[in-house]
Amino acid sequence: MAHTLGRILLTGAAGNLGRLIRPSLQASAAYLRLSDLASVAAPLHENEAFVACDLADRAAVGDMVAGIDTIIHMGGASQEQRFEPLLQSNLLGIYNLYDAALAHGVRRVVYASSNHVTGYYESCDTVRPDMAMRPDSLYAATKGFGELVASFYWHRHGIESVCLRIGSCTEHPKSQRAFAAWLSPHDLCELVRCAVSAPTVGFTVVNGVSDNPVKWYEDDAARILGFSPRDSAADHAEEINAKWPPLREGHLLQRWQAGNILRQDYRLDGGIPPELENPV
Ligand code: NAI
Ligand code: 15L
Repeated sequence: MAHTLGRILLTGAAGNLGRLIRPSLQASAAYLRLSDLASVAAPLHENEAFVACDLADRAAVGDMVAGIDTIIHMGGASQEQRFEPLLQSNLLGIYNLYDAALAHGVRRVVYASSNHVTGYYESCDTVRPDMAMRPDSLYAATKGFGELVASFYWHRHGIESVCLRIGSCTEHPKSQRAFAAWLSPHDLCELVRCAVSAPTVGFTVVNGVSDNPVKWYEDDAARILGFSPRDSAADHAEEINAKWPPLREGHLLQRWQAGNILRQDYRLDGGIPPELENPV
């Protein structure tokens, strides 16, 4: 296969999504630098290298970014939790990354933002990327900060960004919420490929979901990048309904798009607030 994607840095390479997209990036990048706090699976292909790096370590992030054309930023805290780790990995981390991108002439950042940035829209709403953020967690608020930093570095310094508000990306759909929010692994790889290779993107925010039956998100911007989802949670309906029966109408977890993240309370360090213990 032709190496069409240039020199790529993938942060969060040891995480769930990093592991999912590594093979397709490896196949199409001239050079793929993998980075994480944790090690990635061996062996490394000849166009791959691994750099251990804490995103909160400014000097180390500078070294990690040198010589790269495009950063795919999947690293950081990916769950609701107390503020301190979010501060280090997502707030300090995103600043360090963009500051290093500027210093080293990086052309574009593809940033893994999250559907949770708009989790406090209701299940009857259709969310466009240009609508006001309504984060459903401290975690989501830090993801939204990342989008703001991306916007600033585009308008002030001309570093392009595509902020992917990734839906719920798992190998198989994992709840009723997947009927709206699922992004299949295949479609994630395709979305990332489009975000890296679209000719000009400026600062763009897109919703990233598969072609699901419930339309919470308007995905025109993703389609402008050339993204056309292949999969749908509808093809898994039988399995979903058998394992996760629908919630009763009006239940808090049914009302908001946020879903189960509302059961994780940062004040309880991931504990479940009593009023949400029995969701069905
Ligand atoms: P994950 O938690 O499996 O992977 C995140 C990786 O980041 C981990 O390997 C971790 O070691 C690394 N990391 C954490 N703090 C770090 C630090 N300070 N320095 C360097 N590396 C650090 O998360 P997952 O599921 O792979 O998600 C990847 C990204 O996509 C995250 O930014 C998450 O917010 C975002 N996302 C994921 C969704 C999903 O469905 N999995 C949905 C929406 C957004
Ligand atoms: C996210 O933003 C999280 O990183 C991931 O762990 C899932 O909770 C996902 O959203 C989701 O909405 O399922």
